[in-house]
Amino acid sequence: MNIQINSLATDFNSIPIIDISPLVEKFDDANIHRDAGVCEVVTQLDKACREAGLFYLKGHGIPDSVLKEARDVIHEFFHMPLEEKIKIKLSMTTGCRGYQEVEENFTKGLPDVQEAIDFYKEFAYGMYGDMGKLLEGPNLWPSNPQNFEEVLKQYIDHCTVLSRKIMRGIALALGGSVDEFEGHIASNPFWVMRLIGYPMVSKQNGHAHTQSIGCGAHTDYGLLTLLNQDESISALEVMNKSGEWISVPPIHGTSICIIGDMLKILSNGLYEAALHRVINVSQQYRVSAVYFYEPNYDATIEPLDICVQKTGGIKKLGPAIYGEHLVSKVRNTFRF
Ligand SMILES: O=C(O)CCC(=O)C(=O)O
Repeated sequence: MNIQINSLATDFNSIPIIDISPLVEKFDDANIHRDAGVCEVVTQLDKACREAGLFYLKGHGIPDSVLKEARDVIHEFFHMPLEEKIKIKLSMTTGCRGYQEVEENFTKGLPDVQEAIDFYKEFAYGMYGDMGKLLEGPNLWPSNPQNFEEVLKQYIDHCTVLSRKIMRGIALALGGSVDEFEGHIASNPFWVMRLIGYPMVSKQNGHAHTQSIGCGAHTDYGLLTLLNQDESISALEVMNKSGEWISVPPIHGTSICIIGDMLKILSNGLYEAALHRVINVSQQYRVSAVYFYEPNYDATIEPLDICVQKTGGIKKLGPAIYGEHLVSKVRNTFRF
């Protein structure tokens, strides 16, 4: 089969919407691979991962109230005075966990017009040796708003469960067993949660200043990302094969799923990590909760045999150690 390693397989101009409810309901069924509803989802996942690398999920099972409550507490936090927010300020000594002010985060050397809080799955000191040192430490939860920690921890749990179900569908889509990503790949999946606030951009001569990039063009580092974005603001964009930026507006009741670098390697390039960015030219403050579902921290990621066979018998990507990949990206994100 002829595959393109560095670009998406087709020149899409609209984003797929996949109703994954059959997969969500049957993810644990021993006969999942024979279920007609699941097979239809798997076909759609395969197409979306090859052609767009980013798609909407319907029927994902996370209640609207949970998605909204998460966005509400994030809005509340970012609207507090700076003195309150910097009580959980991120630094080298906090395991790169905590709050960053606007333009303290860099993408490809340029400051992003966003403020954010980073959380990582906690792990024991020394557990991953030198590879884990930069990210060691407890998460910094703000005490204000009071329900912040509880709401976000509940949201993270929902995302972890849902991501595992989606990965089971993707395993089938690649022609593997439903458990393909368990074991040494993601039996103990790492996760990252980034909560972002995008200020309103300034207007010049009555027009928004379009150079205000909220989040510069990038691909995500891990397996897949689940994005919960404000419902009334269109700011996210994804690039298609022709190099055009396609808008990814919010659609009520859906979440967005984005394929990351590690899944690209595992699929030997059959699936592309979507290049995306955020430009908030609205006159509203925008928030997003970005959950990254990752391999085991110390997993060595290389193309699956089934994918190598489908793509001409040669490993075209990897290997990469996930934790090293993550740390190299985090190092380039901040100017400590
Ligand atoms: O805020 C968003 O919509 C996307 C943010 C994002 O792409 C990221 O943090 O990796």
